[in-house]
Amino acid sequence: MVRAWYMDNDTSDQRNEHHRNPPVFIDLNVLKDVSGVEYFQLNLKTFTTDGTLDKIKRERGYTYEDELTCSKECLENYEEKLKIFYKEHLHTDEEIRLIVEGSGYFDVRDINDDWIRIEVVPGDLLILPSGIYHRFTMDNNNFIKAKRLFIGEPVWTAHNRPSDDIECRKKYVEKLSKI
Ligand code: KMT
Ligand code: NI
Repeated sequence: MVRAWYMDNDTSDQRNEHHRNPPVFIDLNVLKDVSGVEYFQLNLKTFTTDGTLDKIKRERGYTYEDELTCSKECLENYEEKLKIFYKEHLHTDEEIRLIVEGSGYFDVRDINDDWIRIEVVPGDLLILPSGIYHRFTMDNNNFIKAKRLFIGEPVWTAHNRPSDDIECRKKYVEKLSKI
């Protein structure tokens, strides 16, 4: 089950949990309101056969799917990629990840520009909206395998912050301010 919390301002090892003192957890419904991030919990044993993933794909128009394994052994230019993943950025499309093995953290900026750390484990399907500033890091287990979904031909381009003038960013900010 995914957990989410507000981060401290400590710049030490990004793979640690980085809780505030005392910890401040965020309810997943609140997470949606303050960031637009959506979450689905899938049953890992049955999602390929019970139609739950197919239903989400159909309803949201996800036509592309692949799998990415992040570990020292499986990912080419591992250290370099991890640095890119952890640089604050946005995309012009949703970032959709279904975790199938391992774990890690997606950090997203909330409506007040505070970092929220989202812990993902197998069965978690996370959807970051287009235009949200975010980053990803491995945790101390150093292993994660995730399905990547996309509407049409995938575009993985990361626009590093600041990218406030990109149309999708303006739309995101406008939409979030209305919630
Ligand atoms: C991304 O875009 O940050 C990633 O795909 C990270 C690995 S998937 C858990
Ligand atoms: Ni990203």
